[in-house]
Amino acid sequence: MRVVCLSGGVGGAKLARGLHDVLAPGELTVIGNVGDDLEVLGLHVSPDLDSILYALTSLNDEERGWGRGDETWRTLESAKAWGGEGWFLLGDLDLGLHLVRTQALRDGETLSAVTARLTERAGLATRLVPATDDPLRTQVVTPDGPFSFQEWFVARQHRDEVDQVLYEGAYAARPAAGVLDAIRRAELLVFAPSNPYVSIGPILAVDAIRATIAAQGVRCVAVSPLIGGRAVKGPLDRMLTRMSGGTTPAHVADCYKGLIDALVIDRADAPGEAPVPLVVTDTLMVDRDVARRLAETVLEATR
Ligand code: FO1
Repeated sequence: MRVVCLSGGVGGAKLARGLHDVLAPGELTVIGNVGDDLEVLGLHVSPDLDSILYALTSLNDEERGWGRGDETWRTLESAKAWGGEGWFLLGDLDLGLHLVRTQALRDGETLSAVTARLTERAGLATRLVPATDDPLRTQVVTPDGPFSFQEWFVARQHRDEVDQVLYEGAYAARPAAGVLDAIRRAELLVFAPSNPYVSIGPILAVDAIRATIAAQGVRCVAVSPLIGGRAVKGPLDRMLTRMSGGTTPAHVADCYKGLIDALVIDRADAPGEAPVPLVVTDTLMVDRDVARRLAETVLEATR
């Protein structure tokens, strides 16, 4: 079955790996969020694409959820000692990827082209495509003013409440090569258990992507990132409460109004009510087997 999965980092990357494990080689395309991309120490960093790439290649750090396993931090320590910025943690192994990508971008390659090259080099049959090659950056508007995504998320440890999320550049952003084609050819669309505002939202903020999904006749299934109304990690529960009035399955489903046909929720959120049918299962992906089982449930939710 040809599947397209829209994904942010951490939680989304785990489901992407589950789908990659249970589908036949070449059946999965993952469309990754680029709204939280940034430049650190002169290097272009695409945290969500990298979380997905590392998860698919088993190079990821399972505990942290981002970056490489067996990481060391000597280069960053050295940069800091020389007065360089050290607020965004880039490990020695991770830096290798940022160097290669940044050089390619400076040489005029697109983000999607260099991402395709990296996945090919890793021997992956699954395709990983950034939503857009154009600059699209997430901004959060807080009572203390607007912040870029990573300034709020990492530097300020997402302690500020969020009143609004903006997708800077989205109006002019075009889908990266292959994105619309993959959606049109898909037999199932999946929204990974990522933050609807800051992970899936920036992908859907590209007009042509949202319109193509809305017009696509196949099933579209979202997996809720909440368990018992709480975020597994991160600020989503606070964001939903403040911006949408609650953290029930209905509030999650509402983020994807007009797009999804079913919502997969955790047993801790059942029984729930929502404007779309709910599929109840275990959604906390504590290991690769649970991620595989969740992926199978998502695939079965379409039958
Ligand atoms: N998250 C943090 O909380 N602190 C960090 O210093 C940090 C560094 C980092 C470096 C590379 C990378 O790929 C991800 C990194 N993340 C870090 C995670 C990232 O900020 C977020 O998890 C995603 O952007 C949200 O999906």
